[in-house]
Amino acid sequence: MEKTFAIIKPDAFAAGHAGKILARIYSEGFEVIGLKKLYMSKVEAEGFYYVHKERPFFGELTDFMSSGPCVVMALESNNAIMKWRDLMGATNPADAGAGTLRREFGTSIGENATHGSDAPETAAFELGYFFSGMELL
Ligand code: 3AN
Repeated sequence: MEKTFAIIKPDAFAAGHAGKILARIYSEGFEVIGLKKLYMSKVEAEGFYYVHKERPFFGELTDFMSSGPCVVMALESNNAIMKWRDLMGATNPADAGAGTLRREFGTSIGENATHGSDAPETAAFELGYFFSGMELL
């Protein structure tokens, strides 16, 4: 079994899609081992996305992620990292395949409804950024 880290981003949460996304997570066979709603500050968003700090969209990205509440989750399944990224679809909702979450709920490359870790080291950092060990028992 593998763990990954996922976010229902502020756009999807504000639009009332959190329940539908969570239902999809369960129906695809993930176990939700951690879940909480939070409202990231700009500084917290910058710390989370520090690997992107040199990218031209860093300001826009961290403004958006601190623009409203989101839901952070720890998901577990076989091959969870790849499986969750497949379920999300491509970064740009316009390129995401039919039936993916970003295709269904995303509206632009920046406001793309969900986040998922892209590798085991990233998942370890991101899970630890939002959850303590005791919260994932
Ligand atoms: P992914 O989330 O699919 O791994 P990355 O790592 O390329 O995508 O980008 C991190 C986040 O930055 C994405 N989730 C997306 O919301 C945002 N992003 C990527 N490219 C752009 C862009 N050109 N303009 C605005 N935001 C972007």
